[in-house]
Amino acid sequence: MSENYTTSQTGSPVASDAHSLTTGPDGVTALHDRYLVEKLAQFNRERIPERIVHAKGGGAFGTFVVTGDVSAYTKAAVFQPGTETQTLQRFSSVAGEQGSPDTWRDVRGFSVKFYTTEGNYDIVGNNTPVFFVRDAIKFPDFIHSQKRLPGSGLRDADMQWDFWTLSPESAHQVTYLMGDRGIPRSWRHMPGYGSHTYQWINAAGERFWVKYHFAAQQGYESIQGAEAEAIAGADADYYRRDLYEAIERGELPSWKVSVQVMPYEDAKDYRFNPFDLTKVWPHGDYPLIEVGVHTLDTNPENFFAQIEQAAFSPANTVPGIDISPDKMLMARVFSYPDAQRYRVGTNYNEIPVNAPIAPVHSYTQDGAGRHGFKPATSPVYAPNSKGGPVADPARAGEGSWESDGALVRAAATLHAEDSDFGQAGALYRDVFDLAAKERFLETLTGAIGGVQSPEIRERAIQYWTNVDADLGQALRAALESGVETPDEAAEYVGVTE
Ligand code: HDE
Repeated sequence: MSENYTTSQTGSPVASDAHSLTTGPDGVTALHDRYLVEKLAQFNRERIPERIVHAKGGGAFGTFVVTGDVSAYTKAAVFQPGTETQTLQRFSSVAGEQGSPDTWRDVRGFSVKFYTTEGNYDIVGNNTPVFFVRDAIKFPDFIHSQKRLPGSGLRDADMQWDFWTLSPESAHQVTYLMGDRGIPRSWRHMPGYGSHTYQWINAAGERFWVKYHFAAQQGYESIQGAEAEAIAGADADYYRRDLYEAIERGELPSWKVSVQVMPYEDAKDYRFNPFDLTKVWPHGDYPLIEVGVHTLDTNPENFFAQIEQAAFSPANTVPGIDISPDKMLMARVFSYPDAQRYRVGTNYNEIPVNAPIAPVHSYTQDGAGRHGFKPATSPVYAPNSKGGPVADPARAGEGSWESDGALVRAAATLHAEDSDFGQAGALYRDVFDLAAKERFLETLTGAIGGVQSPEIRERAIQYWTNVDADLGQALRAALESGVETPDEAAEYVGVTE
């Protein structure tokens, strides 16, 4: 028998991939054509729910090599000098759905899974060092405002600016979003950040606060609005294609990985609250320290199995690395595994792309799609007297910090220089050059020009005035002139002469 027969999913050869079983050539279809039924039923189940955010993306496998020496700050095996670790990286846009164009203005996701000898370690960050809100309880509302109106199913500038202007802590991130960072040339030409503050623990048990930085060795490039729109229409998968083709050509993209390290005690009175995700730590305060180089070298063989089913989570930490009292991060530690259980299934960690290379000795069992199991004689509970795995008490003190005690619902403590608009203003004034400032104003004018409500428009002008008074004035003038972009203005030159 040929080994190349089509079979059913239970391995039995089938008669035809072209003709269903019918009562005569022109008759009714028989329900007991079990191959037809299997084929249609399986097809109906090909899609899993798309990610509620970061639905559109792409990725590749890579290698992370430690080139620096940060062993004084962390004992994590993945960051010890000379260590090489296999990785998976996924890039994404935040607000659009699966089929949405890559070049719409948005923040970009930057997720890296390190398959370390001590278990999987995930850094699930963005191409910006800050975020729109600082308390997780606002996140679903924020995302609703950026997605679609319930009635028309359309995206809506009024919702976006209503939320942002009523949430002044968003100003720093919106400055990044409306600037050049909002439309990178490709995923290869953008940086990545862990964004939150994380905790590192060294071999002596000393604790440090760290922030991760991934600097693209390809350099940084962006696309301007009109070109991005043209690309969005012509090739919705522009970034996904660029990454795939670059790797196929052997042009392997890489990122230099560094950390900022803050001594544990500094957190108490640092001039910015170091656990506030809307703030950066100026490099003058905490300089970048080299860790290693991350290179993407291998395309997925199967997009669905390896990228769509990839399950990243800030909860995936390893000895020597933990989280911090950032309210956003603590909630993300719950939210991501919860999302994977719903989206991919209870046993998502057994899927090859998510499975650790480190052995798993867990007392969890069963559940839909369970694949792995232990010998029948293994104990299924702890504690047991049968020689089953035991927890490591040495890890009990790891990932700790002092907390206030009483349960409250309150904003985090402000530090000496904390303000919602201060760092946004510094980014606009000190980092954007003149041309970037002009592009920024043009983008803001276009975006706020789409707001219908005069009240929200006025609030948006005030919001940018708080970031920078001159910017606010220029924005008001641009909006009041009624001309949204220089390009549109050009079309009218000569019309009334
Ligand atoms: Fe996410 N986010 N997020 N996010 N996020 C998801 O996880 C969430 C936040 C980020 O390539 C979801 O598996 C909450 C910050 C990336 O597969 C979901 C909060 C940062 C990705 C989720 C945040 C991110 C996600 C959707 C507020 C950057 C794509 C499905 C506390 C530092 C991961 C899933 C990938 C994905 C929740 C805020 C980055 C729903 C509740 C801050 C790169 O669980």
